[in-house]
Amino acid sequence: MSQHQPGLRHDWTQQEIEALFALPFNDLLYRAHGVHREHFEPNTVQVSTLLSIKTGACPEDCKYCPQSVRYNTGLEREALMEVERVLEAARRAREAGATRFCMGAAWRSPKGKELVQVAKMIEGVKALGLETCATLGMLDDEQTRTLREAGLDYYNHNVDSSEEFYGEIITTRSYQDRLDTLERVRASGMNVCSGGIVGMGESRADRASMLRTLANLPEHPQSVPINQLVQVEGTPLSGLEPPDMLEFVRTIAVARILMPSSYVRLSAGRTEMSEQQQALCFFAGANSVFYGEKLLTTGNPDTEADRRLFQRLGLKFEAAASGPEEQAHACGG
Ligand code: SAM
Ligand code: DTB
Ligand code: SF4
Repeated sequence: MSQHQPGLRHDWTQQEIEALFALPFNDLLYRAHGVHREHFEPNTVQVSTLLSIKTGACPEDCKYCPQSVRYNTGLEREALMEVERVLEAARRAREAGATRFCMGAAWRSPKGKELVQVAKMIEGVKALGLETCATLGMLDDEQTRTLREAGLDYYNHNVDSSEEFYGEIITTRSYQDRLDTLERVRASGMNVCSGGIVGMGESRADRASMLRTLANLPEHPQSVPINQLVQVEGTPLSGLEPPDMLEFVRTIAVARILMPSSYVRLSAGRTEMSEQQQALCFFAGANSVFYGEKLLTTGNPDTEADRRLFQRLGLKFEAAASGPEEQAHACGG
């Protein structure tokens, strides 16, 4: 992974980014699509499959999250999964055509014994020829090293919102805590996956500010998930007015312009989106999705529906970066 990214900007101002958001829709999409074509094959989408390896009872108070212990969402709390069960799910994901397997845990940060078990999962998933990703909460230096040594390719840790709006959504940790973990992951040489959520009642200025934080990091995150809030009954954010669908597409387009060589992932919320909206997101520069019937605890379009959509749009699944040959057959569009 490159330690510097020539030609990419890290000095975007709030005003410049808000001006992009304010462009006429056609101008914004034309520009974003142009940037996309310069940096990527425009008809190829990377697909990752998620698995919740430890569900519920999280001590954090993220107002959007069904897994926080503070909200009654009817979710059964579960212990950390057995390694073999995780590997079974990873094999199924590979057979369905995924090239990356992302393991998520409802933790503030991992504890010693837990991390040893997660390291075994990472080694096993990697041995299947899949890229590995994990999202386990905050990490210290030693934990970061353990994950890297286990062969972890990506660490997901979202900034979630703007620094200004963050305190409205989460009080049990600070924005700086998030940035500190991101810096540790980057410095370790692992790929960074970091993005946020649209539809939490934030303003356009907040969306611009969130993308400014991501684009002005020392390196652009290699992967930038843009989630639409999945509203879960029992969480404080359930019942909000869903975001304007064109505003969501604009957020994808601006992310693409600011971070030209990053994968921009059209992440949570696809179940609530029309296929037309998703098509617009792909045109605006999204080139990655979560693939498989479930995100962590909520639903995602089923794989058949995604295959049909990709076929209608002429989109291909990105092949694995490396790995056993048997993987290639599964990656049809
Ligand atoms: N506990 C770890 C953490 O917070 O970093 C990892 C798992 S956490 C579920 C990963 C990310 O999922 C969050 O940062 C948030 O961006 C996203 N997420 C959680 N609940 C969501 C929801 N209801 N809608 C959209 N995204 C959500
Ligand atoms: C990300 O940005 N979105 C994913 C993944 N990274 C870990 C999680 C979405 C979770 C949606 C709510 C749920 O299914 O629990
Ligand atoms: Fe816990 Fe992560 Fe959910 Fe926040 S987003 S409550 S840290 S699982």
